[in-house]
Amino acid sequence: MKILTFTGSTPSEALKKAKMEIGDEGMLIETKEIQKKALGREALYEIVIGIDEEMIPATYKKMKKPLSKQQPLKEESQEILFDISNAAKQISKISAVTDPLEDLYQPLSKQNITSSVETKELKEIKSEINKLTDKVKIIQNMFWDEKSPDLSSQIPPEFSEIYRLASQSGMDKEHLDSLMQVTLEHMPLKMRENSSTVKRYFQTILRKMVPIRREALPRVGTKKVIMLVGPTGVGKTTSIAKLAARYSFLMEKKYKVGLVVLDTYRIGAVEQLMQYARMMKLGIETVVDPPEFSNALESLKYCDYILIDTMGSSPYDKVKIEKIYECLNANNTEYNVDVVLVMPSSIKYEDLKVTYDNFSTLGVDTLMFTKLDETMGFGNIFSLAYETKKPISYFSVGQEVPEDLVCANSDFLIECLLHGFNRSKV
Ligand SMILES: Nc1nc2c(ncn2[C@@H]2O[C@H](COP(=O)(O)OP(=O)(O)O)[C@@H](O)[C@H]2O)c(=O)[nH]1
Ligand SMILES: [Mg+2]
Repeated sequence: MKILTFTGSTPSEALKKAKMEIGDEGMLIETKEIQKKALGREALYEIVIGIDEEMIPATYKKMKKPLSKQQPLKEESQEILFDISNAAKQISKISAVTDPLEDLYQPLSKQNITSSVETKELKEIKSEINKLTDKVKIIQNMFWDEKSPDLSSQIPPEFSEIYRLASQSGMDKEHLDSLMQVTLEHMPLKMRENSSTVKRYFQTILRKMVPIRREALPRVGTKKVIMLVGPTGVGKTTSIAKLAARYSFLMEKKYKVGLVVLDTYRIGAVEQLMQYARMMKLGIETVVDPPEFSNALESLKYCDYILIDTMGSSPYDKVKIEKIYECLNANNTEYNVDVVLVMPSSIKYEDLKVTYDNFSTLGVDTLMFTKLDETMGFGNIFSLAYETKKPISYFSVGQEVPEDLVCANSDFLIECLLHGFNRSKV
């Protein structure tokens, strides 16, 4: 989130300016009186707006610096924590300073500037309504027939909605229970008041715990060599085509892209990628025997990106995985191969784990999940990344080349996890 400030002689003038510059998508965080009205001098108010970076219109260029008091939150949220207890402790610490989850975060369009002078009675009424809403949710959740979760008897009512959502997402039960346990232990009492603050706290913990590999573009003089491995039919070739298009013509800088296809099982299924290569006018090399691998890389040394497709292999077929291993082993070039394990999000956590275990001999660097458009729950993805501590690099969200590709980011995953996949949010 970006923090922007706008000033005006009244709060509503400042708000008007904000709306003109960045539209309705921001959230009003704070209204401050910077300067009192005096003889011959206008009052000066500053409003602080938080907005998703992607929502900032291109026309709004002059970004203000983030507020210094927001910095700890920003720094903290960049690191990934695999230890749930640590994550919860850190978030509680941050919240004690800045209370990032405080319910001031209302969309601008809904925010009334007079709310900053909200009366005590109004706040009490709001709090009563929240409690009532929670009671309704609790009753709704009572009808949810989860098969006697060990923790459910201890889950306070305000937590039942988030527990149900996370549990239905396909997250590993052990992960969910320890997440809940620690959330219960560390969550500041003030935030337990209603299910929406509980949900936000839980989201923040999840966000901190999903390992994500942000896309790093090749520096001048270096290249990226990316190999997609994984079971047959998961979407490797389609994803290679999307990545090739992304790097060769969709980005501001046009990179030189070359393709390699490992057809070590001699099944001749290289035509699909050949077609993409022809359409995009990209160099392509086929490798049948592992010793040819280095030559293929060398002959594409003029490229910034070398994308390597691997031909089908069932997750249980160790012999075929061994062939890919031989290729990687035969690599005597200076290039480091980034191995991306591609898996469909539509299979359950236990099956993802079996697939991961089978491919882990290849030294998996990152995970890519495909077919997000075909699934309801995303907890399986969270659990695999959390369990294996391997960062997620990309998501594939449909069959269309090149558009149905998303560079991994934790906000997108957490949104899918708690509310399902929504194409409009890609
Ligand atoms: N719905 C959906 N289909 C996909 C996605 N990615 C790939 N596919 C489809 O899955 C099938 C297999 O894809 P392919 O790239 O040939 O898989 P490979 O065997 O791993 O190379 C094709 O019909 C693709 O169009 C995705 O994200 N969503
Ligand atoms: Mg393929």
